[in-house]
Amino acid sequence: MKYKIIDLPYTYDSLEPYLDKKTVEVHYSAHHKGYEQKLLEAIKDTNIESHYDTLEKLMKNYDKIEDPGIKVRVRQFGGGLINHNFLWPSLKKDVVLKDGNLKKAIISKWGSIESFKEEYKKKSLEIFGSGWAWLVKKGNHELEVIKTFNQDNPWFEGYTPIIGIDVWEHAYYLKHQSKRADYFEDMWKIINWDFAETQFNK
Ligand code: MN3
Repeated sequence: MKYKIIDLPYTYDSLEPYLDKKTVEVHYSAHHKGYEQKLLEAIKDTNIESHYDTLEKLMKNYDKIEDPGIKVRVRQFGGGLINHNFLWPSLKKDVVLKDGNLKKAIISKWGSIESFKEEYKKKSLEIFGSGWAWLVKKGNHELEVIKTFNQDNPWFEGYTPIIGIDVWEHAYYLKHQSKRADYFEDMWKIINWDFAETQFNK
């Protein structure tokens, strides 16, 4: 199978106290795993896998799928699978943003890390319903904070994701309940800036 859930790169309790063990466990083993299963179910009688040999290519081209029922499920479940495959490695405790290309680009665009954070937080809180807030690099190498709804994602647009924050309630409700701003602040503390830097330099 070409489209697979990644192994969680740490134990369920590794992001405590910012993200609790139970949330990570349910998010990974039920939600994320469910997206993989439903994607594979949706495409099992098609030749989609032979056309697009990676999830990224599938996302970039999902719009070309002709059957509307399969297309919508690839959008939802393929999107869910790739978004969460990106999410877990992008989180880690105690990683600071080092002097490097990403930091330079953020400061050149927003003036300071604080102003960047402010815009990112604002966009994360603006999303009504389920979605994600992303820092992406566009084709012209410009950084931008974008919002996507449901499991839509930067790969649809051909953007390179640098950071992705899942603002579906399942991502935080057990610990933060309705306090999405508190969740954002906790996520901010566990951004794996080394992973983000690698993404930026792609
Ligand atoms: Mn999620």
